[in-house]
Amino acid sequence: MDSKAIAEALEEIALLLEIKGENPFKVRAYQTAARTLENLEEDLGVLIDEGRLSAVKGIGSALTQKIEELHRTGSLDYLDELRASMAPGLMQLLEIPGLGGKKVKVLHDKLGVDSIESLRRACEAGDVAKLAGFGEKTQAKLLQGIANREAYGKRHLWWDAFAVAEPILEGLRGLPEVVRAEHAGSLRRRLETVGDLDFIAAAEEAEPVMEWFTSRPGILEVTARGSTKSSIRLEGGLQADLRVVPPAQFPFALHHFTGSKDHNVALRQRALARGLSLSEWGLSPAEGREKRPVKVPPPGDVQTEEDLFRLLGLTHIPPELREGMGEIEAAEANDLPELLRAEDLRGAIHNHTTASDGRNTLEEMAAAADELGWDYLGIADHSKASFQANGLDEKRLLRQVAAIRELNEAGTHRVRILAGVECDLLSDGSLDLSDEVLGELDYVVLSIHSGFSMDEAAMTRRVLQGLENPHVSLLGHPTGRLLLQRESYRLDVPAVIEAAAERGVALELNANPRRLDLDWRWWRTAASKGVKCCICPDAHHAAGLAYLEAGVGMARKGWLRAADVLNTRPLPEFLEHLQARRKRARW
Ligand code: DGT
Ligand code: CA
Ligand code: CA
Ligand code: ZN
Repeated sequence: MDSKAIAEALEEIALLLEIKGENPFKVRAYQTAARTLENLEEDLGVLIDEGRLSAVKGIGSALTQKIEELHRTGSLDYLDELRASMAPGLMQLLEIPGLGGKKVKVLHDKLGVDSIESLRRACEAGDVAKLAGFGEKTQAKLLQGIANREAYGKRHLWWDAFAVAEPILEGLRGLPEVVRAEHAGSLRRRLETVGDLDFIAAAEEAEPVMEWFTSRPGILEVTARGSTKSSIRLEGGLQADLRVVPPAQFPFALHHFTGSKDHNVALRQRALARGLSLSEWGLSPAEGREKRPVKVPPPGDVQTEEDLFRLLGLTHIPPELREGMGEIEAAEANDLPELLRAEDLRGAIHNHTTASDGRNTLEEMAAAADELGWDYLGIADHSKASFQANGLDEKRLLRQVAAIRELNEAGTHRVRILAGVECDLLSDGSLDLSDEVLGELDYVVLSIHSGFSMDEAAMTRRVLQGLENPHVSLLGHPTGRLLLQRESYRLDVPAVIEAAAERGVALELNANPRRLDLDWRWWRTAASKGVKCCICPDAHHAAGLAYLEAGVGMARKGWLRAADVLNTRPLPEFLEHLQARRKRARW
Protein backbone atom coordinates (compact mmCIF):
# COMPACT_ATOMS: atom_id res chain seq x y z
CA MET A 1 0.00 0.00 0.00
CA ASP A 2 1.39 3.43 -0.86
CA SER A 3 1.56 6.34 1.53
CA LYS A 4 -1.54 8.07 0.14
CA ALA A 5 -3.67 4.96 0.58
CA ILE A 6 -2.27 4.47 4.08
CA ALA A 7 -3.11 8.09 4.88
CA GLU A 8 -6.69 7.41 3.84
CA ALA A 9 -6.85 4.37 6.10
CA LEU A 10 -5.59 6.47 9.03
CA GLU A 11 -8.18 9.15 8.26
CA GLU A 12 -10.85 6.47 8.35
CA ILE A 13 -9.61 5.25 11.72
CA ALA A 14 -9.76 8.81 13.03
CA LEU A 15 -13.32 9.13 11.80
CA LEU A 16 -14.39 5.84 13.35
CA LEU A 17 -12.76 6.77 16.66
CA GLU A 18 -14.53 10.11 16.55
CA ILE A 19 -17.91 8.46 16.12
CA LYS A 20 -17.10 6.16 19.01
CA GLY A 21 -16.33 9.22 21.11
CA GLU A 22 -12.70 8.29 21.71
CA ASN A 23 -10.22 10.62 23.31
CA PRO A 24 -9.75 13.63 20.99
CA PHE A 25 -5.96 13.41 21.34
CA LYS A 26 -5.99 9.91 19.97
CA VAL A 27 -8.18 11.03 17.07
CA ARG A 28 -5.85 13.93 16.39
CA ALA A 29 -2.83 11.62 16.42
CA TYR A 30 -4.28 9.63 13.52
CA GLN A 31 -5.23 12.76 11.62
CA THR A 32 -1.76 14.23 12.09
CA ALA A 33 -0.09 11.02 10.97
CA ALA A 34 -2.33 10.91 7.91
CA ARG A 35 -1.37 14.44 6.95
CA THR A 36 2.31 13.72 7.60
CA LEU A 37 2.17 10.73 5.28
CA GLU A 38 0.44 12.72 2.57
CA ASN A 39 3.23 15.27 2.56
CA LEU A 40 6.07 12.87 3.03
CA GLU A 41 9.11 14.00 1.05
CA GLU A 42 10.98 10.74 1.44
CA ASP A 43 9.94 7.35 0.18
CA LEU A 44 7.93 5.50 2.82
CA GLY A 45 9.48 2.14 1.95
CA VAL A 46 12.96 3.52 2.54
CA LEU A 47 11.95 5.07 5.88
CA ILE A 48 10.55 1.74 7.03
CA ASP A 49 13.51 -0.30 5.80
CA GLU A 50 15.95 1.96 7.59
CA GLY A 51 13.85 1.95 10.77
CA ARG A 52 13.45 5.70 10.70
CA LEU A 53 9.65 5.97 10.49
CA SER A 54 9.08 6.52 14.22
CA ALA A 55 11.57 9.38 14.14
CA VAL A 56 9.40 11.32 11.66
CA LYS A 57 7.69 14.22 13.38
CA GLY A 58 3.97 13.49 13.75
CA ILE A 59 4.26 9.71 13.82
CA GLY A 60 4.39 8.02 17.20
CA SER A 61 5.51 4.50 17.97
CA ALA A 62 2.00 2.98 18.13
CA LEU A 63 1.29 4.40 14.73
CA THR A 64 4.60 3.25 13.31
CA GLN A 65 3.53 -0.34 13.81
CA LYS A 66 0.16 0.19 12.15
CA ILE A 67 1.66 2.04 9.21
CA GLU A 68 4.22 -0.71 8.72
CA GLU A 69 1.50 -3.34 8.77
CA LEU A 70 -0.55 -1.41 6.22
CA HIS A 71 2.49 -0.89 4.05
CA ARG A 72 3.45 -4.54 4.18
CA THR A 73 0.08 -6.28 3.96
CA GLY A 74 -2.31 -3.66 2.61
CA SER A 75 -4.66 -4.18 5.54
CA LEU A 76 -4.88 -3.70 9.29
CA ASP A 77 -6.75 -5.87 11.79
CA TYR A 78 -7.36 -2.90 14.05
CA LEU A 79 -9.17 -1.05 11.26
CA ASP A 80 -11.17 -4.12 10.26
CA GLU A 81 -12.31 -4.59 13.86
CA LEU A 82 -13.24 -0.94 14.18
CA ARG A 83 -15.30 -1.13 11.02
CA ALA A 84 -17.02 -4.30 12.17
CA SER A 85 -17.91 -2.77 15.55
CA MET A 86 -19.82 0.06 13.93
CA ALA A 87 -23.52 -0.08 13.10
CA PRO A 88 -23.69 0.10 9.29
CA GLY A 89 -26.33 2.83 9.49
CA LEU A 90 -23.92 5.08 11.36
CA MET A 91 -21.33 4.82 8.62
CA GLN A 92 -23.97 5.64 6.03
CA LEU A 93 -24.73 8.86 7.88
CA LEU A 94 -21.27 10.08 6.90
CA GLU A 95 -22.41 10.12 3.27
CA ILE A 96 -24.78 12.99 4.04
CA PRO A 97 -22.99 16.25 3.24
CA GLY A 98 -22.27 18.23 6.42
CA LEU A 99 -21.95 15.23 8.73
CA GLY A 100 -18.57 14.27 10.15
CA GLY A 101 -17.59 11.96 12.98
CA LYS A 102 -18.30 14.44 15.78
CA LYS A 103 -21.75 15.39 14.59
CA VAL A 104 -22.71 11.75 14.01
CA LYS A 105 -21.71 11.00 17.59
CA VAL A 106 -23.82 13.86 18.97
CA LEU A 107 -26.82 12.75 16.91
CA HIS A 108 -26.38 9.21 18.12
CA ASP A 109 -25.87 10.09 21.79
CA LYS A 110 -28.55 12.73 22.14
CA LEU A 111 -31.23 11.54 19.74
CA GLY A 112 -30.44 7.88 19.19
CA VAL A 113 -29.97 8.48 15.48
CA ASP A 114 -28.40 5.36 13.95
CA SER A 115 -29.50 5.46 10.31
CA ILE A 116 -30.45 7.87 7.57
CA GLU A 117 -34.10 7.06 8.17
CA SER A 118 -33.92 7.90 11.86
CA LEU A 119 -32.03 11.10 11.05
CA ARG A 120 -34.80 12.13 8.71
CA ARG A 121 -37.41 11.57 11.41
CA ALA A 122 -35.37 13.57 13.90
CA CYS A 123 -35.00 16.44 11.42
CA GLU A 124 -38.68 16.43 10.53
CA ALA A 125 -39.58 16.53 14.22
CA GLY A 126 -37.30 19.55 14.60
CA ASP A 127 -35.15 17.82 17.22
CA VAL A 128 -31.90 18.27 15.32
CA ALA A 129 -32.23 22.06 15.17
CA LYS A 130 -32.40 22.17 18.98
CA LEU A 131 -29.05 20.44 19.46
CA ALA A 132 -26.09 22.61 20.35
CA GLY A 133 -23.93 23.15 17.26
CA PHE A 134 -26.71 22.31 14.78
CA GLY A 135 -29.53 24.88 14.36
CA GLU A 136 -32.32 25.36 11.83
CA LYS A 137 -30.01 25.92 8.88
CA THR A 138 -28.03 22.75 9.47
CA GLN A 139 -31.22 20.78 9.93
CA ALA A 140 -32.62 22.03 6.63
CA LYS A 141 -29.34 21.23 4.88
CA LEU A 142 -29.36 17.69 6.27
CA LEU A 143 -32.91 17.14 5.06
CA GLN A 144 -31.93 18.40 1.62
CA GLY A 145 -28.95 16.06 1.65
CA ILE A 146 -31.19 13.11 2.45
CA ALA A 147 -33.61 14.07 -0.32
CA ASN A 148 -30.77 14.36 -2.84
CA ARG A 149 -29.44 11.00 -1.84
CA GLU A 150 -32.79 9.43 -2.52
CA ALA A 151 -33.22 11.13 -5.86
CA TYR A 152 -29.71 10.17 -6.94
CA GLY A 153 -29.47 6.78 -5.25
CA LYS A 154 -31.50 5.09 -7.92
CA ARG A 155 -29.04 5.90 -10.69
CA HIS A 156 -25.42 4.98 -11.32
CA LEU A 157 -22.50 6.61 -13.08
CA TRP A 158 -22.15 5.42 -16.66
CA TRP A 159 -18.55 4.41 -16.01
CA ASP A 160 -19.45 2.20 -13.05
CA ALA A 161 -22.42 0.68 -14.87
CA PHE A 162 -20.27 -0.07 -17.90
CA ALA A 163 -17.70 -1.86 -15.76
CA VAL A 164 -20.45 -4.11 -14.38
CA ALA A 165 -22.10 -4.65 -17.76
CA GLU A 166 -19.03 -5.51 -19.82
CA PRO A 167 -18.32 -8.96 -18.33
CA ILE A 168 -22.03 -9.84 -18.48
CA LEU A 169 -22.12 -9.02 -22.19
CA GLU A 170 -18.93 -10.99 -22.77
CA GLY A 171 -20.44 -13.92 -20.90
CA LEU A 172 -23.62 -13.79 -22.97
CA ARG A 173 -21.62 -13.71 -26.17
CA GLY A 174 -19.67 -16.72 -25.01
CA LEU A 175 -22.75 -18.91 -24.60
CA PRO A 176 -23.13 -21.48 -27.39
CA GLU A 177 -26.84 -20.66 -27.83
CA VAL A 178 -26.28 -16.95 -28.30
CA VAL A 179 -25.96 -15.76 -31.89
CA ARG A 180 -25.62 -12.05 -31.08
CA ALA A 181 -25.80 -9.96 -27.95
CA GLU A 182 -25.61 -6.24 -27.23
CA HIS A 183 -26.05 -3.67 -24.51
CA ALA A 184 -29.20 -1.61 -24.89
CA GLY A 185 -30.87 1.20 -22.96
CA SER A 186 -29.16 4.26 -21.53
CA LEU A 187 -25.86 2.40 -21.20
CA ARG A 188 -25.68 1.93 -24.96
CA ARG A 189 -26.78 5.53 -25.53
CA ARG A 190 -23.96 6.48 -23.18
CA LEU A 191 -26.09 8.64 -20.97
CA GLU A 192 -24.09 10.15 -18.08
CA THR A 193 -26.05 8.12 -15.54
CA VAL A 194 -27.79 4.80 -15.92
CA GLY A 195 -30.95 3.57 -14.18
CA ASP A 196 -30.61 -0.10 -15.00
CA LEU A 197 -28.70 -2.30 -17.42
CA ASP A 198 -30.42 -3.74 -20.46
CA PHE A 199 -29.15 -6.65 -22.54
CA ILE A 200 -30.56 -8.11 -25.73
CA ALA A 201 -29.52 -11.54 -26.91
CA ALA A 202 -30.49 -13.44 -30.05
CA ALA A 203 -30.95 -17.18 -29.57
CA GLU A 204 -33.27 -19.87 -30.87
CA GLU A 205 -33.42 -21.39 -27.43
CA ALA A 206 -33.83 -18.91 -24.59
CA GLU A 207 -33.90 -21.20 -21.58
CA PRO A 208 -30.15 -21.90 -21.14
CA VAL A 209 -29.41 -18.20 -21.64
CA MET A 210 -31.89 -17.22 -18.92
CA GLU A 211 -30.49 -19.91 -16.68
CA TRP A 212 -26.96 -18.53 -17.06
CA PHE A 213 -28.09 -14.93 -16.52
CA THR A 214 -30.03 -15.63 -13.34
CA SER A 215 -27.47 -17.88 -11.70
CA ARG A 216 -24.32 -15.79 -12.03
CA PRO A 217 -22.28 -14.94 -8.93
CA GLY A 218 -22.91 -11.50 -7.43
CA ILE A 219 -26.69 -11.63 -7.78
CA LEU A 220 -28.63 -10.44 -4.73
CA GLU A 221 -32.05 -11.25 -6.07
CA VAL A 222 -33.74 -12.57 -9.20
CA THR A 223 -36.70 -10.22 -9.54
CA ALA A 224 -38.17 -11.79 -12.68
CA ARG A 225 -37.57 -15.05 -14.45
CA GLY A 226 -39.42 -15.62 -17.71
CA SER A 227 -38.89 -17.24 -21.08
CA THR A 228 -38.23 -13.94 -22.88
CA LYS A 229 -37.28 -11.57 -20.07
CA SER A 230 -35.45 -11.90 -16.78
CA SER A 231 -34.36 -9.26 -14.28
CA ILE A 232 -31.75 -9.42 -11.56
CA ARG A 233 -30.50 -7.15 -8.79
CA LEU A 234 -26.73 -7.12 -8.42
CA GLU A 235 -24.39 -6.37 -5.57
CA GLY A 236 -23.85 -2.63 -5.54
CA GLY A 237 -27.52 -1.98 -6.27
CA LEU A 238 -27.62 -2.15 -10.06
CA GLN A 239 -30.50 -3.97 -11.69
CA ALA A 240 -30.24 -5.66 -15.06
CA ASP A 241 -32.81 -6.80 -17.62
CA LEU A 242 -32.13 -9.44 -20.22
CA ARG A 243 -34.37 -10.04 -23.20
CA VAL A 244 -33.80 -13.07 -25.39
CA VAL A 245 -35.36 -12.94 -28.86
CA PRO A 246 -35.30 -15.12 -31.99
CA PRO A 247 -32.47 -13.96 -34.29
CA ALA A 248 -34.80 -12.45 -36.92
CA GLN A 249 -36.25 -10.13 -34.30
CA PHE A 250 -32.90 -8.99 -32.96
CA PRO A 251 -32.44 -5.66 -34.81
CA PHE A 252 -35.97 -4.57 -33.90
CA ALA A 253 -35.60 -5.54 -30.25
CA LEU A 254 -32.17 -3.97 -30.04
CA HIS A 255 -33.44 -0.74 -31.51
CA HIS A 256 -36.55 -0.67 -29.34
CA PHE A 257 -34.79 -1.35 -26.06
CA THR A 258 -31.96 1.02 -26.83
CA GLY A 259 -34.47 3.87 -26.82
CA SER A 260 -34.72 6.56 -25.88
CA LYS A 261 -38.45 6.62 -25.50
CA ASP A 262 -38.60 9.98 -27.30
CA HIS A 263 -36.55 8.66 -30.18
CA ASN A 264 -38.72 5.55 -30.41
CA VAL A 265 -41.92 7.57 -30.47
CA ALA A 266 -40.60 9.75 -33.28
CA LEU A 267 -39.41 6.78 -35.30
CA ARG A 268 -42.67 4.94 -34.82
CA GLN A 269 -44.55 7.99 -36.13
CA ARG A 270 -42.29 8.05 -39.14
CA ALA A 271 -43.05 4.40 -39.83
CA LEU A 272 -46.78 5.06 -39.43
CA ALA A 273 -46.60 7.81 -42.00
CA ARG A 274 -45.32 5.14 -44.34
CA GLY A 275 -48.17 2.80 -43.47
CA LEU A 276 -46.03 0.63 -41.22
CA SER A 277 -46.31 -0.27 -37.59
CA LEU A 278 -42.92 -0.53 -35.90
CA SER A 279 -42.43 -2.40 -32.63
CA GLU A 280 -39.85 -4.48 -30.82
CA TRP A 281 -41.23 -7.44 -32.78
CA GLY A 282 -40.75 -6.05 -36.25
CA LEU A 283 -42.65 -4.24 -38.96
CA SER A 284 -46.26 -4.94 -39.89
CA PRO A 285 -48.97 -3.11 -41.82
CA ALA A 286 -50.37 -0.24 -39.78
CA GLU A 287 -53.96 -0.57 -38.63
CA GLY A 288 -56.46 0.63 -41.20
CA ARG A 289 -54.04 -0.20 -43.97
CA GLU A 290 -55.79 -3.41 -44.87
CA LYS A 291 -57.65 -1.65 -47.66
CA ARG A 292 -54.67 0.08 -49.14
CA PRO A 293 -51.95 -2.46 -48.43
CA VAL A 294 -48.35 -1.40 -48.05
CA LYS A 295 -45.42 -3.55 -48.91
CA VAL A 296 -43.97 -4.89 -45.68
CA PRO A 297 -40.35 -5.84 -46.19
CA PRO A 298 -39.65 -9.53 -45.58
CA PRO A 299 -37.91 -10.14 -42.23
CA GLY A 300 -34.68 -11.13 -43.93
CA ASP A 301 -34.35 -7.58 -45.25
CA VAL A 302 -33.63 -6.22 -41.80
CA GLN A 303 -30.49 -7.79 -40.38
CA THR A 304 -29.13 -4.73 -38.64
CA GLU A 305 -30.24 -1.39 -37.26
CA GLU A 306 -28.73 0.19 -40.38
CA ASP A 307 -31.17 -1.81 -42.47
CA LEU A 308 -34.05 -0.65 -40.32
CA PHE A 309 -33.10 3.02 -40.61
CA ARG A 310 -32.56 2.66 -44.37
CA LEU A 311 -36.02 1.14 -44.80
CA LEU A 312 -37.44 4.24 -43.20
CA GLY A 313 -35.42 6.52 -45.46
CA LEU A 314 -32.77 7.41 -42.89
CA THR A 315 -29.02 7.16 -42.60
CA HIS A 316 -27.74 5.23 -39.61
CA ILE A 317 -28.28 7.04 -36.31
CA PRO A 318 -25.60 6.14 -33.75
CA PRO A 319 -27.09 5.11 -30.37
CA GLU A 320 -25.57 8.16 -28.64
CA LEU A 321 -27.74 10.47 -30.73
CA ARG A 322 -31.04 8.72 -30.08
CA GLU A 323 -32.43 11.21 -27.61
CA GLY A 324 -35.24 12.68 -29.68
CA MET A 325 -33.31 15.89 -30.22
CA GLY A 326 -33.57 16.29 -33.96
CA GLU A 327 -31.56 13.22 -34.95
CA ILE A 328 -34.29 11.81 -37.19
CA GLU A 329 -34.67 15.03 -39.18
CA ALA A 330 -30.89 15.23 -39.56
CA ALA A 331 -30.67 11.60 -40.68
CA GLU A 332 -33.40 12.22 -43.24
CA ALA A 333 -31.43 15.13 -44.67
CA ASN A 334 -28.24 13.06 -44.58
CA ASP A 335 -26.94 15.73 -42.27
CA LEU A 336 -25.71 13.77 -39.25
CA PRO A 337 -22.17 14.68 -38.23
CA GLU A 338 -19.35 12.18 -38.49
CA LEU A 339 -18.85 11.75 -34.77
CA LEU A 340 -15.59 11.89 -32.87
CA ARG A 341 -13.95 8.50 -32.30
CA ALA A 342 -11.70 7.53 -29.40
CA GLU A 343 -8.77 6.98 -31.73
CA ASP A 344 -8.98 10.59 -32.93
CA LEU A 345 -7.62 11.87 -29.61
CA ARG A 346 -3.89 12.43 -29.28
CA GLY A 347 -3.54 13.39 -25.64
CA ALA A 348 -5.03 15.58 -22.92
CA ILE A 349 -3.92 18.43 -20.70
CA HIS A 350 -5.84 18.44 -17.43
CA ASN A 351 -4.07 15.90 -15.22
CA HIS A 352 -2.62 15.94 -11.70
CA THR A 353 0.50 14.54 -10.08
CA THR A 354 1.78 14.05 -6.54
CA ALA A 355 2.88 17.69 -6.68
CA SER A 356 -0.73 18.58 -5.73
CA ASP A 357 -3.42 15.97 -5.06
CA GLY A 358 -2.56 13.29 -7.59
CA ARG A 359 -1.44 9.82 -6.61
CA ASN A 360 1.27 9.28 -9.20
CA THR A 361 4.45 11.15 -9.97
CA LEU A 362 5.19 13.06 -13.12
CA GLU A 363 7.29 10.16 -14.40
CA GLU A 364 4.58 7.62 -13.63
CA MET A 365 1.97 9.70 -15.41
CA ALA A 366 4.27 10.06 -18.43
CA ALA A 367 4.88 6.31 -18.50
CA ALA A 368 1.13 5.69 -18.42
CA ALA A 369 0.58 8.16 -21.27
CA ASP A 370 3.31 6.39 -23.25
CA GLU A 371 1.48 3.14 -22.75
CA LEU A 372 -1.71 4.68 -24.13
CA GLY A 373 0.22 5.98 -27.13
CA TRP A 374 -0.52 9.63 -26.40
CA ASP A 375 1.44 12.28 -28.29
CA TYR A 376 1.14 14.84 -25.51
CA LEU A 377 0.35 14.81 -21.81
CA GLY A 378 -0.40 18.09 -20.06
CA ILE A 379 0.16 18.40 -16.33
CA ALA A 380 -2.16 20.89 -14.65
CA ASP A 381 -1.79 20.61 -10.91
CA HIS A 382 -3.80 22.79 -8.55
CA SER A 383 -2.78 26.32 -7.64
CA LYS A 384 -2.22 27.54 -4.09
CA ALA A 385 -5.77 28.68 -3.31
CA SER A 386 -6.77 25.00 -3.43
CA PHE A 387 -4.82 24.38 -0.24
CA GLN A 388 -6.94 21.34 0.61
CA ALA A 389 -5.60 19.82 -2.61
CA ASN A 390 -2.04 20.84 -1.75
CA GLY A 391 -2.06 23.45 -4.55
CA LEU A 392 1.22 24.84 -5.86
CA ASP A 393 2.48 28.33 -5.13
CA GLU A 394 4.60 30.23 -7.65
CA LYS A 395 7.84 28.72 -6.46
CA ARG A 396 6.71 25.11 -6.48
CA LEU A 397 4.99 25.56 -9.82
CA LEU A 398 8.12 26.97 -11.46
CA ARG A 399 10.10 24.11 -10.02
CA GLN A 400 7.64 21.71 -11.63
CA VAL A 401 7.92 23.52 -14.96
CA ALA A 402 11.69 23.06 -14.82
CA ALA A 403 11.29 19.38 -13.96
CA ILE A 404 8.96 18.89 -16.92
CA ARG A 405 11.32 20.64 -19.34
CA GLU A 406 14.14 18.50 -18.04
CA LEU A 407 12.18 15.28 -18.42
CA ASN A 408 11.36 16.20 -22.02
CA GLU A 409 15.04 16.90 -22.69
CA ALA A 410 16.06 13.61 -21.15
CA GLY A 411 14.00 11.83 -23.77
CA THR A 412 13.00 8.96 -21.48
CA HIS A 413 9.40 9.16 -22.65
CA ARG A 414 7.89 9.19 -26.08
CA VAL A 415 5.06 11.45 -24.97
CA ARG A 416 5.73 15.18 -24.97
CA ILE A 417 4.89 16.60 -21.55
CA LEU A 418 3.32 20.03 -21.43
CA ALA A 419 3.60 22.28 -18.41
CA GLY A 420 0.34 23.86 -17.35
CA VAL A 421 -1.64 24.58 -14.24
CA GLU A 422 -5.22 24.31 -13.06
CA CYS A 423 -5.39 27.84 -11.76
CA ASP A 424 -8.13 28.73 -9.30
CA LEU A 425 -10.55 31.43 -10.36
CA LEU A 426 -11.04 33.35 -7.13
CA SER A 427 -14.38 34.71 -5.97
CA ASP A 428 -13.53 38.26 -7.06
CA GLY A 429 -12.85 37.11 -10.62
CA SER A 430 -9.08 37.34 -10.33
CA LEU A 431 -6.64 34.50 -10.95
CA ASP A 432 -4.73 32.75 -8.19
CA LEU A 433 -1.33 33.22 -9.88
CA SER A 434 0.44 36.21 -11.37
CA ASP A 435 0.64 36.82 -15.13
CA GLU A 436 4.38 36.58 -14.84
CA VAL A 437 4.24 32.98 -13.65
CA LEU A 438 1.38 32.05 -15.99
CA GLY A 439 3.54 33.32 -18.85
CA GLU A 440 6.08 30.59 -18.12
CA LEU A 441 3.55 27.84 -18.78
CA ASP A 442 2.49 26.12 -21.98
CA TYR A 443 -1.17 26.72 -21.14
CA VAL A 444 -3.56 27.55 -18.32
CA VAL A 445 -6.72 25.72 -17.27
CA LEU A 446 -8.96 28.03 -15.26
CA SER A 447 -11.28 26.37 -12.73
CA ILE A 448 -13.57 27.20 -9.85
CA HIS A 449 -13.07 25.22 -6.63
CA SER A 450 -14.55 27.56 -4.04
CA GLY A 451 -17.27 30.14 -3.57
CA PHE A 452 -19.95 27.95 -5.17
CA SER A 453 -22.92 29.66 -3.58
CA MET A 454 -22.94 32.92 -5.60
CA ASP A 455 -26.08 33.89 -7.45
CA GLU A 456 -26.14 33.42 -11.20
CA ALA A 457 -25.31 36.99 -12.15
CA ALA A 458 -22.32 37.21 -9.80
CA MET A 459 -21.00 33.80 -10.80
CA THR A 460 -21.33 34.60 -14.49
CA ARG A 461 -19.50 37.93 -13.99
CA ARG A 462 -16.77 36.09 -12.13
CA VAL A 463 -16.28 33.57 -14.95
CA LEU A 464 -16.41 36.18 -17.71
CA GLN A 465 -13.82 38.25 -15.88
CA GLY A 466 -11.57 35.22 -15.52
CA LEU A 467 -11.83 34.53 -19.24
CA GLU A 468 -10.46 38.03 -19.95
CA ASN A 469 -6.96 36.93 -19.02
CA PRO A 470 -5.16 36.07 -22.28
CA HIS A 471 -3.14 33.32 -20.61
CA VAL A 472 -6.29 31.28 -20.09
CA SER A 473 -6.55 28.57 -22.74
CA LEU A 474 -9.28 26.39 -21.26
CA LEU A 475 -12.15 26.76 -18.81
CA GLY A 476 -12.05 23.64 -16.61
CA HIS A 477 -15.21 21.71 -15.60
CA PRO A 478 -17.29 24.79 -16.49
CA THR A 479 -20.33 24.18 -14.28
CA GLY A 480 -18.78 22.37 -11.31
CA ARG A 481 -21.37 19.62 -11.04
CA LEU A 482 -20.63 16.29 -9.42
CA LEU A 483 -23.00 13.71 -10.83
CA LEU A 484 -25.36 12.15 -8.26
CA GLN A 485 -23.75 14.33 -5.61
CA ARG A 486 -23.75 18.03 -6.23
CA GLU A 487 -25.64 20.31 -8.58
CA SER A 488 -23.83 22.77 -10.85
CA TYR A 489 -23.24 26.20 -9.46
CA ARG A 490 -25.60 28.81 -10.83
CA LEU A 491 -24.17 30.01 -14.13
CA ASP A 492 -25.48 31.55 -17.33
CA VAL A 493 -24.00 28.89 -19.61
CA PRO A 494 -25.07 30.51 -22.91
CA ALA A 495 -23.32 33.72 -21.84
CA VAL A 496 -20.16 31.75 -21.03
CA ILE A 497 -20.32 29.98 -24.40
CA GLU A 498 -20.71 33.37 -26.08
CA ALA A 499 -17.72 34.79 -24.20
CA ALA A 500 -15.57 31.73 -24.86
CA ALA A 501 -16.32 32.04 -28.58
CA GLU A 502 -15.42 35.72 -28.61
CA ARG A 503 -12.18 35.29 -26.71
CA GLY A 504 -11.07 32.04 -28.28
CA VAL A 505 -11.04 30.14 -25.00
CA ALA A 506 -11.77 26.44 -25.28
CA LEU A 507 -14.27 24.79 -22.92
CA GLU A 508 -13.36 21.60 -21.17
CA LEU A 509 -15.34 18.45 -21.50
CA ASN A 510 -14.10 17.05 -18.22
CA ALA A 511 -14.17 13.30 -18.74
CA ASN A 512 -13.90 12.32 -15.12
CA PRO A 513 -16.93 10.00 -14.81
CA ARG A 514 -18.24 11.99 -11.83
CA ARG A 515 -18.12 15.26 -13.71
CA LEU A 516 -18.74 14.91 -17.47
CA ASP A 517 -18.85 18.68 -17.43
CA LEU A 518 -19.72 20.68 -19.63
CA ASP A 519 -22.90 18.63 -20.00
CA TRP A 520 -23.40 17.02 -23.44
CA ARG A 521 -26.63 18.94 -23.98
CA TRP A 522 -24.68 22.19 -24.42
CA TRP A 523 -22.10 21.09 -26.95
CA ARG A 524 -24.15 21.53 -30.12
CA THR A 525 -24.73 25.15 -29.21
CA ALA A 526 -21.08 25.62 -28.26
CA ALA A 527 -19.80 24.05 -31.49
CA SER A 528 -22.22 26.07 -33.58
CA LYS A 529 -20.69 29.23 -32.09
CA GLY A 530 -17.22 27.99 -33.00
CA VAL A 531 -16.20 27.15 -29.43
CA LYS A 532 -13.60 24.40 -29.32
CA CYS A 533 -13.90 21.48 -26.95
CA CYS A 534 -10.94 19.96 -25.13
CA ILE A 535 -11.62 16.54 -23.57
CA CYS A 536 -9.56 15.87 -20.46
CA PRO A 537 -9.64 13.01 -17.96
CA ASP A 538 -8.78 15.20 -14.93
CA ALA A 539 -6.75 12.16 -13.89
CA HIS A 540 -5.56 12.05 -10.29
CA HIS A 541 -3.78 8.73 -10.82
CA ALA A 542 -2.20 6.96 -13.79
CA ALA A 543 -5.20 4.70 -14.38
CA GLY A 544 -7.39 7.81 -14.51
CA LEU A 545 -6.03 8.71 -17.94
CA ALA A 546 -8.41 6.06 -19.25
CA TYR A 547 -11.37 8.28 -18.30
CA LEU A 548 -10.82 9.99 -21.61
CA GLU A 549 -13.04 7.27 -23.05
CA ALA A 550 -16.00 8.48 -20.97
CA GLY A 551 -15.49 11.93 -22.46
CA VAL A 552 -15.60 10.52 -25.98
CA GLY A 553 -19.10 9.20 -25.31
CA MET A 554 -20.23 12.60 -24.07
CA ALA A 555 -18.71 14.40 -27.05
CA ARG A 556 -20.52 12.02 -29.36
CA LYS A 557 -23.77 12.66 -27.50
CA GLY A 558 -23.06 16.34 -28.06
CA TRP A 559 -22.84 15.76 -31.84
CA LEU A 560 -19.15 16.74 -31.87
CA ARG A 561 -16.86 15.87 -34.76
CA ALA A 562 -13.10 15.46 -34.52
CA ALA A 563 -12.72 18.98 -35.92
CA ASP A 564 -14.62 20.42 -32.92
CA VAL A 565 -12.21 18.86 -30.44
CA LEU A 566 -8.83 20.51 -29.87
CA ASN A 567 -6.98 17.49 -28.61
CA THR A 568 -7.41 15.68 -31.90
CA ARG A 569 -4.83 18.09 -33.34
CA PRO A 570 -1.17 17.26 -33.82
CA LEU A 571 1.05 18.83 -31.17
CA PRO A 572 2.27 21.96 -32.99
CA GLU A 573 -1.23 22.95 -34.06
CA PHE A 574 -2.61 22.08 -30.64
CA LEU A 575 -0.07 24.26 -28.86
CA GLU A 576 -0.71 27.08 -31.26
CA HIS A 577 -4.41 26.98 -30.35
CA LEU A 578 -3.69 26.97 -26.64
CA GLN A 579 -1.35 29.94 -26.92
CA ALA A 580 -3.01 31.97 -29.67
CA ARG A 581 -4.62 34.45 -27.30
CA ARG A 582 -1.44 35.13 -25.42
CA LYS A 583 0.39 35.77 -28.69
CA ARG A 584 -2.31 38.13 -29.94
CA ALA A 585 -2.51 40.07 -26.70
CA ARG A 586 -0.43 43.19 -26.37
CA TRP A 587 1.08 43.52 -22.94
P1 DGT B 1 -32.56 4.16 -17.59
O1 DGT B 1 -32.55 2.68 -17.41
O2 DGT B 1 -33.54 4.85 -16.73
O3 DGT B 1 -31.22 4.78 -17.50
O4 DGT B 1 -33.04 4.48 -19.09
P2 DGT B 1 -33.33 3.48 -20.29
O5 DGT B 1 -33.44 4.33 -21.51
O6 DGT B 1 -32.33 2.40 -20.32
O7 DGT B 1 -34.78 2.96 -19.97
P3 DGT B 1 -35.35 1.52 -19.63
O8 DGT B 1 -34.32 0.62 -19.04
O9 DGT B 1 -36.56 1.76 -18.81
O10 DGT B 1 -35.82 0.96 -21.01
C1 DGT B 1 -34.92 0.70 -22.07
C2 DGT B 1 -35.48 1.20 -23.36
O11 DGT B 1 -36.66 0.48 -23.71
C3 DGT B 1 -35.93 2.65 -23.36
O12 DGT B 1 -34.88 3.54 -23.60
C4 DGT B 1 -36.93 2.66 -24.48
C5 DGT B 1 -37.57 1.31 -24.38
N1 DGT B 1 -38.82 1.41 -23.61
C6 DGT B 1 -39.02 0.97 -22.37
N2 DGT B 1 -40.29 1.23 -21.97
C7 DGT B 1 -40.86 1.88 -22.98
C8 DGT B 1 -42.15 2.45 -23.19
O13 DGT B 1 -43.04 2.40 -22.35
N3 DGT B 1 -42.37 3.04 -24.41
C9 DGT B 1 -41.41 3.12 -25.37
N4 DGT B 1 -41.67 3.73 -26.52
N5 DGT B 1 -40.21 2.62 -25.18
C10 DGT B 1 -39.93 2.00 -24.04
CA1 CA C 1 -31.96 0.90 -18.67
CA1 CA D 1 -34.55 -1.68 -18.18
ZN1 ZN E 1 -10.55 20.97 -10.84
